[in-house]
Amino acid sequence: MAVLEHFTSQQAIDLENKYGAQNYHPLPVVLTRGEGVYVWDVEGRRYYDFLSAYSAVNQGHCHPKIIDALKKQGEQLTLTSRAFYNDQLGQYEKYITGYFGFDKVLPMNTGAEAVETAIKLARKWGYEKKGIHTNQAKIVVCQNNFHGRTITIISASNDPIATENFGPFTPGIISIRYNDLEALREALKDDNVAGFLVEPIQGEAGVYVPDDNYIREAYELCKEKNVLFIADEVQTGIARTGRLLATCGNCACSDKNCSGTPEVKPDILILGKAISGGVLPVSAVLADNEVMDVIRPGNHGSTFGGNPLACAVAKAALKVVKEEGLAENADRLGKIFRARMQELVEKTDLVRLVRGKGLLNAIVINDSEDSSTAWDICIKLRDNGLLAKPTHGNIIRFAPPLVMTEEQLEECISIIATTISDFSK
Ligand code: IF1
Repeated sequence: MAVLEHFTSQQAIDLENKYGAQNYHPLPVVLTRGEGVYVWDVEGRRYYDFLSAYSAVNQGHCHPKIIDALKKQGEQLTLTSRAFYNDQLGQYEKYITGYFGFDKVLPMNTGAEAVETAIKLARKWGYEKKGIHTNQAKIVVCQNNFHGRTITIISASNDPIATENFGPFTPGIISIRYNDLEALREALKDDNVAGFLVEPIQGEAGVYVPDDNYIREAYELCKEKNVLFIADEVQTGIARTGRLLATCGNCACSDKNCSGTPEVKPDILILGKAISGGVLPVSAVLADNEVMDVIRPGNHGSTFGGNPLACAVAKAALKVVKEEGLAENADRLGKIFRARMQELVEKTDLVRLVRGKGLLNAIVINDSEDSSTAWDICIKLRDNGLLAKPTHGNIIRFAPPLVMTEEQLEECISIIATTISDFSK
């Protein structure tokens, strides 16, 4: 069969519809190239990428320093498996544990794998360090969470689209309201709870930012009850929210009365996505020895976990975050963005509110969840040169690469404002 050389967007879409599982409903645009904050479709049209592959491309598409690391290591050694040592893994482990301030890291590939790893780690710690009876360990999660797509992770989900007809589900999971300290206090009365798994901002749910004191006080409640505080920063981590991590430390914002909680250090930190700058799947679970040392040879692993290529790419990607001050940039531009979106809220009935932190933001469209308004607006945004996608019906998430300049942001803000005001007529 002849392989199509230069096909049109429609031909590409037709191929996916014919040969691919229909597990997504993408916006109708077919991308062929990315560079920095821009992506191009097969017809050569350029767009601002305002999704960043769900915050995996924080460093911008195809960052030269990350691609150089990919090429160099890719021509030398890509994979050994963990049956043998290699010269990249130890250096990477030293780098990333020093970077985030933990004793050890367990390297994995996808975010979901890292979340599963964290759950296994918390359970094993629960049995061997907290003294929970075998097979009685529980994990507390929040309603409307998103932690991935595996059976155990969707066992913690209350989203029918993610769970229907995928049962039976993994036991030992308690679900509570997000941003509700009383609910957490109640759940932690159960001495079999090993860990509390939480997103510092619920991304998929619609960029829900909890009360300023929530993460800090939830952390305190966990400490009081000898429960591991497990932060899923797969989406909020790596400078996305204006700080290196949304939960703790390295506060990058210049605002002295910042509502951040720099002093919260998770017992288990889960990272993914932008660890590699979106170049290849890299995730990581970080913890101090008291927790990580329950893992012994043979307990856990994966073929590609910690492969030399991933290590080289991730080191380069993390270096770019600090060298280019991406957290500071996200903090500064995020404040400008939300202020300008707020002007839009006041000007038009179509936008109900804007919320977010750093460059993880969303607007809520003033229409029902099952309306197509948010989708239709995203189609118009595409026509006007900006790519974004609704999450949960009437919410549009805006998450550009963190390398964006103020000038580029201003152009995107005017595209969004023009699109919204044209839509309102
Ligand atoms: C999809 C959502 C975002 C995540 C958090 C773990 C994972 C994710 C906080 C799992 C992944 C991705 C998955 C992707 C779309 C995207 C997403 F819409 F699904 F929820 F970003 F909000 N923890 N999120 O956000 O990481 O296994 O994907 O590497 O599945 O559609 P992964």
